Amino acid sequence: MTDPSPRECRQWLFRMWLIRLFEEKVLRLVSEGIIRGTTHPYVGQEAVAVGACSVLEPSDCTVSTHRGHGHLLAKGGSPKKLMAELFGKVTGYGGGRGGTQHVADFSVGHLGSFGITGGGIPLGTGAALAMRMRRRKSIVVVFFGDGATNQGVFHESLNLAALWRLPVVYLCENNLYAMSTHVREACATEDLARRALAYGIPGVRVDGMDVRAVAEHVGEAAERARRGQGPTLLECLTYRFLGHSKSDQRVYRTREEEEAWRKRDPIVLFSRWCTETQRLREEDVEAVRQEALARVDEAVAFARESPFPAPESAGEGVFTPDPWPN
Ligand SMILES: Cc1ncc(C[n+]2csc(CCOP(=O)(O)OP(=O)(O)O)c2C)c(N)n1
Repeated sequence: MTDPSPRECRQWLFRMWLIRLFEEKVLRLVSEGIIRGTTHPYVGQEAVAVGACSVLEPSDCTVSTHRGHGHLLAKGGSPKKLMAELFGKVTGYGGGRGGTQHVADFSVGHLGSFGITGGGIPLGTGAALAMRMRRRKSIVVVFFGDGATNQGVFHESLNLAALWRLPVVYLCENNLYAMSTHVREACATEDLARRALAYGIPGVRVDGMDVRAVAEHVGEAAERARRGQGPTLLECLTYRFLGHSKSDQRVYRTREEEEAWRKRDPIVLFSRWCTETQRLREEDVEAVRQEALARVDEAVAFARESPFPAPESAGEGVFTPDPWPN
């Protein structure tokens, strides 16, 4: 099992708290009508994004889902620019035009979030092919949900990536539900990692509530990809503590089930491990939380103070000025 140093513990905990507090703040702002539209919270799944990104280099890439705030923040994206985007402000990642499901930050290797279920899987596979063709040592981690594994592009992508031994890690976040549909009702096998068998690549089930387990398995898969041995499918078992999106009343699952998963809160589990093994003291853990809270407050202040785009600029950015550079 990965054995993070006290410095790494602090970093991992900080990133998990940053995501948790960011998402909770976003939900409050949505219910106050300050952020418009919907949002798909990542609360409960923080250990997956943070564990995975902890083993990546800045030049490695990530591809996200519709639930992508956590992936972007874990890869080192800016909470300020993300919050400003959600507010629809010009200082946001997409100049306030893309919103929650369309954030990308090429400077940290985050290629984008996608509102189309499974839409990022072929794009991440293409990015891995590009890395191979350019002889880069970098790899791609593609995040997607259990529901996305029933899309045709999942199977096409895994087939080609396995055939061409592309440097990619397919990371399924199995949170048991695709909207209100339980994985049992939609997937012919509940053990999604076994789908790797069809493509002759490793498929591993991982405890997605344990940030160290995620870091260990993504680390191994990443090394395999860097060595030119091709893709791995990882199925991280996790749970979204909240609804699918802000309007979901969660009538399709019981409060007992939710309670049982909340007992395995990834932040609580990891904080406990850090203090029990004396990597961190209780007061360090609290200081990290306060630091994350300050970053979220700073992001909200930045977003509030930023201007909206000028109405006359609405047509800008619809087409790229030069579609064929070079
Ligand atoms: C192609 C397509 N079909 C349906 C939808 C509607 N939709 C949005 S999210 C979602 C469920 C996705 O579930 P999963 O992949 O398990 O991800 P999770 O929400 O659990 O993170 C669906 C069906 C969509 N966005 N795109």
